[in-house]
Formats: sequence, structure tokens, C-alpha cells
Amino acid sequence: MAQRLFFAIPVSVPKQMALIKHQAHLGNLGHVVPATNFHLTLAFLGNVTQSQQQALIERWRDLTVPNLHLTLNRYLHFPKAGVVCLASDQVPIALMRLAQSLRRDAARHGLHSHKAAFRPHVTLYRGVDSVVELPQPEPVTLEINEVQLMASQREMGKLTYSPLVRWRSET
Ligand code: 3AM
Repeated sequence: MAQRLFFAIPVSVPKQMALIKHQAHLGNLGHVVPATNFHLTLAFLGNVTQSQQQALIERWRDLTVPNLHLTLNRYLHFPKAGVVCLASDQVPIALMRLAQSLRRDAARHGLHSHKAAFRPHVTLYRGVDSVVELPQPEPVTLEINEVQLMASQREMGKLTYSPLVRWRSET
């Protein structure tokens, strides 16, 4: 059976708390993403079969995770996706390279092919139809030291994410 997979960076509990404060500050813009679902997507892979998944994990067995900080410093509304996120406008080169490598590998192996450039963000709301004006946010700095291969499932309308594999940075 195929699973919907993506590579993501997890958000620590203290940073989840900081992001909840942003949701409280912004109010009722759309469906509030629960804190346990906060993540920063590096590469969306789409539906992946068991054999594709095994091959993918084997190819990325030695994935090197950079150890760095990323400051999320602006709200973004992606109208097509109907989401509001806290995003970063300065992407560390090591993070950009990692996202690009994962995305290139996915496209090369018949998985999802991203058209838009990597723009690091954490989604705070889904189902946002229209946004008038978003204020300047209080920045949130994430510690990046882990990458997860996540499975996304929708059960009775509820979206849940489960980590299948975790890679941690060495330092
Ligand atoms: O919440 P974010 O944006 O970090 O947007 C989806 C979500 O990331 C993205 O994959 C993550 C887990 O679902 N995603 C879903 N469908 C997508 C698509 N067709 C997609 N990204 C690009 N293209």
C-alpha cells in the first residue's frame, strides 16, 4: 500500500509553544494547525509504494543533517494552498542544499516534482480563504538538528503525521 510521505524538520515543544502564541495573536484566520502537527517541510514526495519507500530509505541511509538555527521572521499567505505560515526570508545555504537534494532525488525517482523554490515555513493555518493584512511577527528561531521521513494520514477528517525514520546531526 502506498503512503503519502514527506521529509520534514520537527519543531521542539518550546518552539511549538511560541508558535501557539502566534496563532493566539492572529486569531481565527482558518483551521488552526495543532501544535503536534507543526513541522518544516523540506520535500513533499507524494504517494510512495512500499518498494519505493525501501529504496528511498536505503538511498538516504547516510543523510547528513546540518546543525544550525533558522529564524522565522515573516507571515506568508499562500492563497493557492489556502495556508498561512510563519516563514523565513533568509535560508541558510546548508538547508537549501539539503532541500534541493531531497527534491531532486524525489523527482529523479518518479516521486513528486516541486515546481516552486524551497521556502522554509511552518504552517499555522489551513483553509484560509482571504487574508487582509498580516502584521510583522515576533521572530521564532528554530534549532535544526533532525530530519524525519513522515507519513501523512487523514482519518475521519483529521490529519496526522507519523515519523518513519529520523536522522540527527552529529554535533
Ligand atoms: O504544511 P507544509 O506546507 O509544510 O503543504 C504540504 C505540507 O507542508 C506539502 O507537504 C506537507 C505535508 O503534507 N504538500 C502537500 N501536497 C503538496 C503538493 N502537491 C505539498 N507540497 C507540494 N506539492
